[in-house]
Amino acid sequence: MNTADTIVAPASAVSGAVAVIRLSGAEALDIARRIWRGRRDPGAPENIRKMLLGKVGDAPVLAVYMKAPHSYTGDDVVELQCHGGAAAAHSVLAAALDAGCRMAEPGEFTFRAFVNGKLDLLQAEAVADVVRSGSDAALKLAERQLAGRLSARLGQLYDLINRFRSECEARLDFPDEELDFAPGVPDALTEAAAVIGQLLAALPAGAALRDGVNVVLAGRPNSGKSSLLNLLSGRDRAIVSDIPGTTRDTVECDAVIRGIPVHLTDTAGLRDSTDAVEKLGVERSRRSIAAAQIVLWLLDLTSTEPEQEVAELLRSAPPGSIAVWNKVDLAADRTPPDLPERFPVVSISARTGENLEALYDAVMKQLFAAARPELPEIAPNARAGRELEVARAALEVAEKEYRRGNYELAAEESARAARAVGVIVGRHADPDLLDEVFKNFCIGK
Ligand SMILES: Nc1nc2c(ncn2[C@@H]2O[C@H](COP(=O)(O)OP(=O)(O)OP(=O)(O)O)[C@@H](O)[C@H]2O)c(=O)[nH]1
Ligand SMILES: [Mg+2]
Repeated sequence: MNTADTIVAPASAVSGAVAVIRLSGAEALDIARRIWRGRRDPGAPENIRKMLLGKVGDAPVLAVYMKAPHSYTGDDVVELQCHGGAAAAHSVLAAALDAGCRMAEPGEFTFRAFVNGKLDLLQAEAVADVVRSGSDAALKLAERQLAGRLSARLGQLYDLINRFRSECEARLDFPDEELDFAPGVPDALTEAAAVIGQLLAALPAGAALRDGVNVVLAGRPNSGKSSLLNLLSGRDRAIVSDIPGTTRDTVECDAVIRGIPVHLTDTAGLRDSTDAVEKLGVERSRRSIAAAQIVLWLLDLTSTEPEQEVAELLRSAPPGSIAVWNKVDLAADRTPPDLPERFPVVSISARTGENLEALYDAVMKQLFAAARPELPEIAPNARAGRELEVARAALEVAEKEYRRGNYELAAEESARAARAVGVIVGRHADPDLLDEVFKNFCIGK
């Protein structure tokens, strides 16, 4: 992306009450002066960072100028605020484009902040995470990363690896007998491996928080899938009725379970049907089940044919599906039939919410092997995870070579490890990587 142009984009959602149009680049102030008219000049020293009321055409518009380098991007930035709605925002945007701005690419403001040294690559990614975070815990993780907590940890790791590398190099320069090294592997290497281990251990929680978890509700008709969808999401999202085969298409909605964002999918009840539409629905159900991270398999505890409920579970549920006996409020004294061990079992009522905590426990155990997992303060994303694996492998080789007295090879491998860690924060960023990172941003960020 060219960083010399002055770029413009709407920085707020189209449907908001107020729209923010953001200009960034060397000509931001000049272009703003051409399209915005007010009594005071936003570029006058006493007006910098002040909201000034004026007009673009006939529309009232507030303008604020943030002088480089004290802006989000590190360039000169002007933000114009007008009435929300697509038409009002578009007319200000069009005026800025006419006056010499170029439309910004997705993530281009944050890209400039990265190029200008305002953010490292992990912090830039955290900006996108903040915007799309699906729960309070996900937001906190993103905010800590934006504040540089993960970058600081990686900085420590980088230093540890380089300390180990200098010890290798010192051994090269001075043969063993001249150096008073304690035998064994240097502490810096052990510590670096421990930091990598901790960071990689937080990878699953990081993925769950950032991306959310796909949870599919499946089972026979009338088992209470749609009721549970509504209960978990706190919304009256799916039609519930006592007619088997009510849900035909998949119904999706978002919820939060113990701080983890989840994408719920309610499915058509599985049964052999002669109805063409229901058959298509059942096919969709099977596709959703195959793509799920977690399957909640509902079984009707009040069913007059409990063996049918179990038979469908055995036939269609992937191993690890959580077997959920539903409607305990109607059948508290009924003991459900035993199920194979590969299915964790809970009993709930999707109507009264009884035992919902036990269901949450089962979901958390499935995800994190603990009912009440401690969510990490910092966690690498998938990209960082891949580089950390590279670093871990390189350090393992480095350790072996060091023990054998091959200090040159050990130094080379530690350099490789350091490089991988550097890539995470963008120290050695190639253009393809930057494209990859910033293309996931929205326009205006
Ligand atoms: N008492 C009681 N009734 C329930 C419970 N869960 C569901 N029901 C009732 O069972 C019937 C079926 O519920 P749904 O949620 O529509 O079942 P479903 O699995 O989505 O059914 P299909 O869409 O037909 O596959 C409705 O009458 C619900 O009110 C429960 O926990 N207790
Ligand atoms: Mg349903």
